[in-house]
Amino acid sequence: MGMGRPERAVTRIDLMADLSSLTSSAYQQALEVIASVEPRVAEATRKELADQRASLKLIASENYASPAVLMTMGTWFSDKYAEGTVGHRFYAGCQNVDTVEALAAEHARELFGAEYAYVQPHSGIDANLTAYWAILAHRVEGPWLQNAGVKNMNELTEADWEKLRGELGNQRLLGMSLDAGGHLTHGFRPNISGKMFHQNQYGTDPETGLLDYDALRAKAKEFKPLILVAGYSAYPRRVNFAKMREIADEVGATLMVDMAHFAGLVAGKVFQGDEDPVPHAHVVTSTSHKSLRGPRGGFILATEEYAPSVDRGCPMVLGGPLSHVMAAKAVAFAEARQDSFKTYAQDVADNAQSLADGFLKRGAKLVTGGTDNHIVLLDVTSFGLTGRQAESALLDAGVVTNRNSVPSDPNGAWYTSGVRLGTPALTTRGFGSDEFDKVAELIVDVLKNTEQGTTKAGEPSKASYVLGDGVADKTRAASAELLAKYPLYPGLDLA
Ligand code: DSN
Repeated sequence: MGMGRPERAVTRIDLMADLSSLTSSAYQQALEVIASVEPRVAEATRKELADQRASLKLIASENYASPAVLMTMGTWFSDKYAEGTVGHRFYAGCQNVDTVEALAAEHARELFGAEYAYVQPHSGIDANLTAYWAILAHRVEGPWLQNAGVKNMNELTEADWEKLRGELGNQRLLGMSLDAGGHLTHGFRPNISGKMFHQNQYGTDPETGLLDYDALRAKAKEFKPLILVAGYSAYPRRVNFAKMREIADEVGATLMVDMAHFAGLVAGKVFQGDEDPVPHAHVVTSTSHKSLRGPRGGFILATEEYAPSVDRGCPMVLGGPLSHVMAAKAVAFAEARQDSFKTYAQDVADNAQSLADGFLKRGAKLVTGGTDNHIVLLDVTSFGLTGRQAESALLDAGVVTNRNSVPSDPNGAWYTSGVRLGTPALTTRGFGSDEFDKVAELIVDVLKNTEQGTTKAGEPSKASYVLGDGVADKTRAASAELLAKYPLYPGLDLA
């Protein structure tokens, strides 16, 4: 724990404080209302809480939202259509939606120091597609219209449209490859981003697994992208966004940063200066539910220059905004503006360090040899397993992770050779350095006691596995002991 930081008891944010009996009975009653219509949904909802309470949630993109955030999503805002933007809607009666959307955008601008915020995207993928479209509209549509001698899109003939589609569809995008830690929407060939753009990908240094900015610069100079995408979903290191902007400027590209994974570390000021994407990127996309700990959804930050194009996201790219989720984003962003969120974010990073150290001292192999964000990427080939086998064996033992490619993965994107782990969720529960060391011990123990299985024909299998006798039960018992110290939503009794 860093010098001068408050004790961890203070970091156990409000959602882990005992819920008031009022909150608890509100959930009880909500489930009774649901059960009166479809009891199986009520039952699955209770069971989901029980399962989340009983497992070590290490999926790097998941978290636990506060009751205030969760409850905000369960209201009549869900029933309102509000296509358009604040004060400029295609539907009547949007005055209250305007209030919550404007609040969410204001909190987002303040939280991240952004010139403009757009809080309508329903997910991170929607945010990325909206951003791509907005950048194309800003960079290509305007000049193209000028060249075509027309003032607006309505004047275009069908032949003009066909030509425009051809030009828009052939723009160049350079993003991080999936196996190096990038996201599907960063130009992965089978994804729509890899089809609508002429794509190219940058990777990491084969020796260190780290981003090589010189190689990236050389590739950008050769490829001359219109859009340079930075950001990741499985890279366990920080990125120098000032350098990324330099490279983008050198080749005349728009710098777009997808901070979905690490938005909480930006909001909590763990990533500052060159590591904060907001002052350096033209457009930043994100989700609200990962390390930022809000409702499921996306949002976009942009400079004033790009704002008018992003603002047309709905209905040009997006379906009607989810007003209830925008309201919940406003609540979550307000939570993230509290000082306690800074402590939480620092704990997320410190805990990732403890988890990585716990693996390294037990001889496990990590991609890049460690972490300095919230992700630890375990290379499970040293245990003689594929990612799929490791993920399944760990799940049997109550440890919830997800398999992930490692750079130049010999097992491909389905079976993979890695397991991605993240600290945001268990840090929210209150886990600290000792607990994360114990988590590393449990995971290593499970993987050491798992063997590769065989196919029906007796061939080595990439999917089946054999977990040693009693290992699952022993691990579940040890996890239960850890989890009992840090209950999820204490006081919420749904029995
Ligand atoms: N599904 C998210 C993740 O797990 O990283 C990215 O889309």
